[in-house]
Amino acid sequence: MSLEAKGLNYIVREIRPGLGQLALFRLSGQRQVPVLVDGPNVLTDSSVIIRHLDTLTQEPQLVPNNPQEAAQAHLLEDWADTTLARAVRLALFQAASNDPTLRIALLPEDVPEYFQKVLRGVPCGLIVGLSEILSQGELASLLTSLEQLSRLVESQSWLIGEKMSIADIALAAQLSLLKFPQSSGKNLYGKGCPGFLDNPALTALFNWRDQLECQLFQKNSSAS
Ligand SMILES: N[C@@H](CCC(=O)N[C@@H](CS)C(=O)NCC(=O)O)C(=O)O
Repeated sequence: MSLEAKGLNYIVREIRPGLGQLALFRLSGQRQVPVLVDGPNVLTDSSVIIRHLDTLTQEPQLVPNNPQEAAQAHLLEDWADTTLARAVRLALFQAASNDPTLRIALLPEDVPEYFQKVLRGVPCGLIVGLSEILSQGELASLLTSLEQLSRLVESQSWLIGEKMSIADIALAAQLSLLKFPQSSGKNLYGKGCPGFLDNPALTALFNWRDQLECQLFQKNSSAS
């Protein structure tokens, strides 16, 4: 999303969990995505990557210059990358464990049919038993935070100040796991976690996310 915001050219390489991460480790010295390869620079961690992009092209400046706004953006982005990221991952895992269609939609498209069949047949309880569970307290806290943000974006376009920032991108990116946006492809688009994607108190938040996506992805596809 940041690369789109900046209008920079890029190629996306998906990393397959497991073996794909070995190659990633060889490249970057760690196993997580995102990793940005920009000529000789191999950058890890989304915040580091965004700060690097800000040095390449100023507009839009994703880390605000104003110290107050920069501090707010940093805190929101950090929350989105840690607390929110963990909660949405667990929520999606729980949703997928209850819904065989979502489980299959989450697989890469080239996964063989027989494997999909096996996965479709795995009992719900078994899958959720393998995962850490989102506690009731964490779920309530996640919902409260998202409802507050939903109310916020009803009255302003951007989370902080008058322009798009790293905070907007970090939040929008994490919201994808609760309700997949159009850019996730036809198998996933509109799917996600019941209780969030169909929650009226979060409608404004998902609309805001969709608008942001539209603005980023359509702006550049119509320009090219
Ligand atoms: N703080 C990092 C977090 C990166 C992260 O959590 N990446 C996840 C996917 S979003 C990942 O690669 N998980 C695979 C793993 O940990 O093995 C950032 O913002 O870039």
